[in-house]
Amino acid sequence: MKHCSLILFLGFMTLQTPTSLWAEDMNMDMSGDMRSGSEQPMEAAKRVKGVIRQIDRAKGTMTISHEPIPSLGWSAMTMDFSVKNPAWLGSLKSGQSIHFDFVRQRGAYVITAVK
Ligand SMILES: [Cu+2]
Repeated sequence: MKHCSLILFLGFMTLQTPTSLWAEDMNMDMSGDMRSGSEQPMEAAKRVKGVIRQIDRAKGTMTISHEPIPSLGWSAMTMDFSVKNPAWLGSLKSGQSIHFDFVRQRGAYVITAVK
C-alpha cells in the first residue's frame, strides 16, 4: 500500500501543472475524487490476480498479495482492499488465489468483483 500511495502522490504532483488546465472539465465526471485527474479514469476497473493473505470480516477488508498492474505502474505487492459486498468474504479464505476487479474510490481501493 505504501508505495502505491507514493507513486500516486508523485504522479499527481508531476501531472499537477498540465492537469490544472483541464481540471475544471474533469471534475464534472469524477464523483468528487480530486486525484482522479491523473491518467486512469475512476470508472475503469482493474482486473488482477492475487493471493488472499488476511480477511477482516468486521471491517470488510482483505489483505491481498497482488501481481503487477502495469497500467497503474504498480509492481507486485501486498496491500489492503475494501470489498464492495462484505458478504463475499464469507466464502473466501486466506491462502486462496483469486482474480478480482477493483476501482479506486475516495482514496480507497474497492474490490467490485471476485472470480
Ligand atoms: Cu498495490
